[in-house]
Amino acid sequence: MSVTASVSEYVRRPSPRRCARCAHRDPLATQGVSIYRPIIYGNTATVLSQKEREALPSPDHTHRWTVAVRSAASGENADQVGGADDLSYFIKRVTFKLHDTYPNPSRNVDKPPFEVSETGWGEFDIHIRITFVPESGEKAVVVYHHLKLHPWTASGEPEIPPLDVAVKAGPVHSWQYDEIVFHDPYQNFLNILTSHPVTHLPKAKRKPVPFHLANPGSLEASKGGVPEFTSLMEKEEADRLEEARQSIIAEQDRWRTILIEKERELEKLQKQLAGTPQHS
Ligand code: SLL
Repeated sequence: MSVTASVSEYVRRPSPRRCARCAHRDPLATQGVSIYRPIIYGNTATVLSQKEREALPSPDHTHRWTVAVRSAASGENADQVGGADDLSYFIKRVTFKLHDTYPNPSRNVDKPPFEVSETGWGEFDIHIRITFVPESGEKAVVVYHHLKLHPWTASGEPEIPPLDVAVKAGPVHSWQYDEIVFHDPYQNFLNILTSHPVTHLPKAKRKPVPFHLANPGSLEASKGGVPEFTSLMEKEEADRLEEARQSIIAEQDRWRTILIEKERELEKLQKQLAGTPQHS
């Protein structure tokens, strides 16, 4: 059984929407085409042992962590989240902008693996700028990741357990699935993309799931080892997004009705006011 997807599964044609910059592109050949690549970004963290801490220049550091951008599918038997495919055929550079307490906080990574490993004591937001190969003619994209060192809680409330408790809970994983979509790519870039097949996400769950606060119900299913994304999770996430979209539409309708009512009321009161004799 092959784990690589046929190219067409990652190409959408025609694209439902036209983008503004298409006019400047090579005419026709690739118009209406959207092609995407599934990626994940996030971090893994472990508690340092006393011995490891003593060996560091900063013994106040409590954790070792790795922040990374990887392909979504995990390699066979790999001991890491994602990373089955090498993304360097379309990603030229990933810049990880760390907290200013780190020396030279802006870290450029120009070849795979696109990751930075460090030690530290605190959580913070990391800006991740993904620059594409020049053939793409695409602007860089920036995503944000909150470095997670402490175990997940379903509520999202930070709870920092004592280090000996955290050690027992095992490594912490915090990963976000995303898709890089290229609308109307240059023909040359499209050829590059389609000549690199994408490893499929497994349909069924083989490992723990990557926990995310968007899906608090998955806390138990996320425990017990290195997690892995599945196509079911991808679908569930799409369903959650659709559900959220529907509830926003419903909310908008509700507020629009309220606004209309209030405007009527205002109009009525203004009329009443205009009809009232003025007192000085
Ligand atoms: C916090 N707002 O207070 C965050 C900041 C900074 C973390 C966290 C490395 C420090 C160093 C480090 O862990 N910085 O190497 O000096 O939690």
